[in-house]
Amino acid sequence: MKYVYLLISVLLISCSESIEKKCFIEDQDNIFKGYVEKETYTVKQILDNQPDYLEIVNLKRYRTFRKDSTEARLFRYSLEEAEKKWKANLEEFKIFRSKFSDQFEYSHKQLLNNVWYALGRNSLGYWLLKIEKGKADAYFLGISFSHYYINKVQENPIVKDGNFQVEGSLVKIIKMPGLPGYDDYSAMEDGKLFKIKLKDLMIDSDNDGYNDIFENSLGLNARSNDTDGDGIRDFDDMNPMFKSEKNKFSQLYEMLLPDYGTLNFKKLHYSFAVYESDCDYFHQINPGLRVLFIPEKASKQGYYVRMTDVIGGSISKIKRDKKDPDKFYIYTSGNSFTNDYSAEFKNGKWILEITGGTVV
Ligand SMILES: [Ca+2]
Ligand SMILES: [Ca+2]
Ligand SMILES: [Ca+2]
Repeated sequence: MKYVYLLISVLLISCSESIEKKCFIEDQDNIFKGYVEKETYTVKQILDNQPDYLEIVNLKRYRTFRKDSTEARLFRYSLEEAEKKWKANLEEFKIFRSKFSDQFEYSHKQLLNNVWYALGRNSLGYWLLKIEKGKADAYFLGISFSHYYINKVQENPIVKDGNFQVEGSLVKIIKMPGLPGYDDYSAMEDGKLFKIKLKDLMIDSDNDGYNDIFENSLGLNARSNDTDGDGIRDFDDMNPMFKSEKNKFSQLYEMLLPDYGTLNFKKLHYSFAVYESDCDYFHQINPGLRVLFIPEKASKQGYYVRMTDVIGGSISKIKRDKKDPDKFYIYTSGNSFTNDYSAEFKNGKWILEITGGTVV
């Protein structure tokens, strides 16, 4: 009995120690991992790692990346022309916007046997969008925009003979010095047809509304409709990976999430903020917008998120004040800013104060 007790207390101590490590930091310099460049892959590496459901066909006649990407750039147009194009796009994709709101950039609309299709793109990647008899579904393609460029101009329909198919190139990201997170692309091999069988794309094994490719790519459980077992289905769960738990530090993290005002994210099933964190308190948030978490160690990350820059912002670990046990420091960053906060826990409430930061 004594031995069991000892074992339990050892387990408890080692558990709290690891939370301590995962959520708190001593050294000011290490508080932010900062921007980490994603690996660049060669054509061979991309092909070696291509998803098994994806077929890549070499085309004889094709539109090059250079031609497609330069012609599509809006700066080629006058302000007036650009506005006209933007308005035409709003009009063309009205039916998709009415179902999916502004969760995607839309392109390549197609009507086939009374079913509407379009290509969607958001911060997570590419999606095939479908509207059938008023019901709207989005299927994640799981092909990283770090490796796969889809031509803006497609000569053929994107759905044909039971396949999703688009022309494009294999690319690599060129980093702009001094502009973290800003990507430009360069083609490594043009003239590819990317092909996925619709029936593979649409597999949703646990029937929770997210296709298997999405769940496997982003780290959800494709075989359970409730990944974290909290009774809320993945599709409706604002924090589908981890059970929410109200405590002092999960509340602190909640307060630091981006503020989107009155926008109701409950119905926006395809919009996620992605954070890289191993901190249990951060995982326990009960957020107002959908969140996903990526493990901090690259070796624990899935292939898709390791390759693809899906993170829009970050919230750091917590630093304790050396003298005041109720005072802490924490830092947030987005694409174009960083904020430094001091956080004081007083009478059961956090008082946050911005103490510094930068705007890029
Ligand atoms: Ca599913
Ligand atoms: Ca699931
Ligand atoms: Ca759940």
